[in-house]
Amino acid sequence: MPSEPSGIYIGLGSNLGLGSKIPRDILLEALELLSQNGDHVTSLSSFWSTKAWPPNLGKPDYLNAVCRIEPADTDPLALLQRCQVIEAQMNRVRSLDDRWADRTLDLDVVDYNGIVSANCSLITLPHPRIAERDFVLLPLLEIAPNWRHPVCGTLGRILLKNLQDSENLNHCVRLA
Ligand code: PH2
Ligand code: MG
Ligand code: MG
Repeated sequence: MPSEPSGIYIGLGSNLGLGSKIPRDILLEALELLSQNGDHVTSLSSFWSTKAWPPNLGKPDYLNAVCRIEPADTDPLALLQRCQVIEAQMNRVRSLDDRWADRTLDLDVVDYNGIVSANCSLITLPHPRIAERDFVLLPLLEIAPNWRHPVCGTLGRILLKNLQDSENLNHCVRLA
């Protein structure tokens, strides 16, 4: 296991515009708002165009990215709440009946310095499905190539390889 903390990573996603804003504008604005809150963005992956998961529901493609931050405080729950305020500022509507509803902005705390929390209702760390999501692993590994999964200790690039060998790969394209 790594001896130094792995860092704090936020996954960004959007598959719905907002007025004249396209997903790219929304992600850029979300990054700006994070920094304004004192959650300083220290690394940013490429933007990736990714097929919506789960497949075959006819949902629009997502734009995904991952950033690393130096947070305003040391409380993961407070960070999650700041993320939820930013989602609301971007008109994120939470659908009660459609888990896969389209969204203007999704900000997920992917990893908070390797903290492993019990599956509690407030925040689950690390994000429970990282190992199954190439749209998280691909951008994460761009900015943290030696990242390891906090629960199993497996290198992210091995998890990605396993995923690529499975039938569950999503289609992800890295944008310039
Ligand atoms: N987020 C979801 C559901 N499906 N698919 C892609 N490609 N990217 C996402 O960020 C995503 C998704 C729920 O948060
Ligand atoms: Mg989310
Ligand atoms: Mg999500």
